[in-house]
Amino acid sequence: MTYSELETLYHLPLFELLQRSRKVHEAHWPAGEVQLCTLLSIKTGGCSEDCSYCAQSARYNSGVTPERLMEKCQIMERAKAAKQSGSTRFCMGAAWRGVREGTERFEQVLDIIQDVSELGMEVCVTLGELGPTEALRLKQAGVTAYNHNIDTSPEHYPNIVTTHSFQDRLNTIRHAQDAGMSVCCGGILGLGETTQDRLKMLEVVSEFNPQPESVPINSLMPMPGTPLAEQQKVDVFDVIRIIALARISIPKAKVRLSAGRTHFSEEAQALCFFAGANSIFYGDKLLTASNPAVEKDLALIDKLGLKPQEPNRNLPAPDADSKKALEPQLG
Ligand code: SAM
Ligand code: DTB
Ligand code: SF4
Repeated sequence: MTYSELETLYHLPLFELLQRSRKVHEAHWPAGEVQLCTLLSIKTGGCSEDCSYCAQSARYNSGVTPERLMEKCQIMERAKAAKQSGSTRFCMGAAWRGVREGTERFEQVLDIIQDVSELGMEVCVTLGELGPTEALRLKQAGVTAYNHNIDTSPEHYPNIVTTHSFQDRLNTIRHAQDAGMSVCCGGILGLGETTQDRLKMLEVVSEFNPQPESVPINSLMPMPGTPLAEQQKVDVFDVIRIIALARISIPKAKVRLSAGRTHFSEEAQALCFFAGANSIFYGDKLLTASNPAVEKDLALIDKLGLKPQEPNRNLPAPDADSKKALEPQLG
């Protein structure tokens, strides 16, 4: 969707915007379901990158102790527990710049993915930068979706991260899509960006071809010791508007109300679901930051008359329109 279309929608009176996003939501997601995704940090901290929001960067004194890659048996225990508790998606995150074919740690991760994928949940990983070979190997190991966020607009990105570029992020997304993985791609609100930056971020994500299978909308969790530790909290009505726009511009995607829910009231979260969110991270911890308790989330879903979503193991990457196929280049 073009920037100007997004901008027009964004400035509608809130209820008019919500009416529009609701219509799109009901046409594509009539069942009133919320997908529950469990997140596990399989390799925490000590990351070489300087993403200024992230507690896992080795450059900041955030109090996160760097750990080694978790043992497969521990990860399997957590994955089985996630399935038992109703999660249909298991997302494994690693604090790495990326992974490389031929390294021991990549082989270890592939082995872990293979075993997790046999449990029958959707398997999502977020391991940083990928080349074409790494992407193919991940797909073969059983990854259904690769999470790689663009996080903000191309213009604001260099103010937030200097150790890799926005174009590097787009290249990885292209490699994941070319290997046949679905892509999970969104961003963070609250990085000191303008409304324009938020709309540009959505313009880029909605113009991916194919469009992403899911779009996480994170609100900054200000992490002590990071350059953004004192950043002002994002206004929940801005979050609601961006969710509505994501729903309208990427109708078939699961829109994930991601980091930041601990700062939102139940009423605010209800409006996010009404606007088009239909997925959450489920479990009292994200990667290093906190998340609402499982019982609270289940109670909220129940109070709203929503229901947990059934698993879908066949997540094919949506068909790319080959004529319109976009080169992942910045304009
Ligand atoms: N290293 C990999 C990468 O950068 O893609 C994977 C892990 S990284 C922590 C995954 C995503 O978490 C980031 O792209 C960002 O959107 C989100 N994230 C990280 N720290 C956050 C924070 N403090 N608040 C909100 N979202 C955050
Ligand atoms: C995403 O967009 N949000 C998740 C997941 N993808 C990997 C991560 C949120 C991290 C929040 C900060 C933390 O836990 O350190
Ligand atoms: Fe590393 Fe990812 Fe955190 Fe950036 S966001 S510092 S790449 S773990």
